Amino acid sequence: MAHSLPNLPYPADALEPYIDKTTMEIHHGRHHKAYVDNLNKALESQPALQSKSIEELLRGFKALPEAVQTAVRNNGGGHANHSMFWEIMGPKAGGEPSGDLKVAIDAAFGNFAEFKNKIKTAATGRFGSGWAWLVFDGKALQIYSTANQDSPLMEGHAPILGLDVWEHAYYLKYQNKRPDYVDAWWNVVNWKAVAERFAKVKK
Ligand code: MN3
Repeated sequence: MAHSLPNLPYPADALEPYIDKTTMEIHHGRHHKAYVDNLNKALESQPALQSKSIEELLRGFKALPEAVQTAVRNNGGGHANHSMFWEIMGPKAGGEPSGDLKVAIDAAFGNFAEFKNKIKTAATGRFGSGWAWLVFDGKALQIYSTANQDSPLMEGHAPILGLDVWEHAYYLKYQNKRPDYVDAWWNVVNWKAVAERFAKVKK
C-alpha cells in the first residue's frame, strides 16, 4: 500500500500568528507531499517493503537494501517527521505539559524552563537543516538534534516531540531569525498530543 499525505488536522491558517498560512500550505502541500511521492517512487521496485509502515521502515533502516536506504532515510524520514510535526501542533495550544509527561520532563531536565532551553540549544545549534527532538530511548527522555530528515526511529528511539528547523519551516515569517521562530513555536505545541505520544511508549 502506497504511503499517503495525511491531511492537516486544522486549517492552514490555524497557527497564525506564530506560523503563517503560506508557510503551512507550502510546507505541507509541497514539501511533505514531495517526501511521500519520492518515498513511493523509491519503493516501486521493492515489493517486499511496500506493506511496511513508515515506522517499520525507519526502525529497520540498517537492514534495508542499499538501493533504497538513502530514499528511505531522506524521504521516509521526511514523511514520518512531518506527520508527527502536524500532530503535535494546534490552535489554542501552548502552555505547559502536565501529568506523567511533566514528571518525566522535570526528572530528566530539572524543570520546564530548562527543558525549553535545551530544546532551543539543540534547535539553534543544528548547523543547516534538521530537527530538534525530545525522544524516549527506552529508559529515559533525551534531547538532541538530527541533520536533514534523519529520524530518531533509525536509532531505535521514539520521537515524542520534534521541531523542524529547516528554513522552509520559518523563513517567510522569520527570515534568518531561527531563535525567534523557536520561541514562538512553544505557543502552538499541543501538549495533549505530545503526552499521548509519551504514554504510548513509556515503560
Ligand atoms: Mn519541514
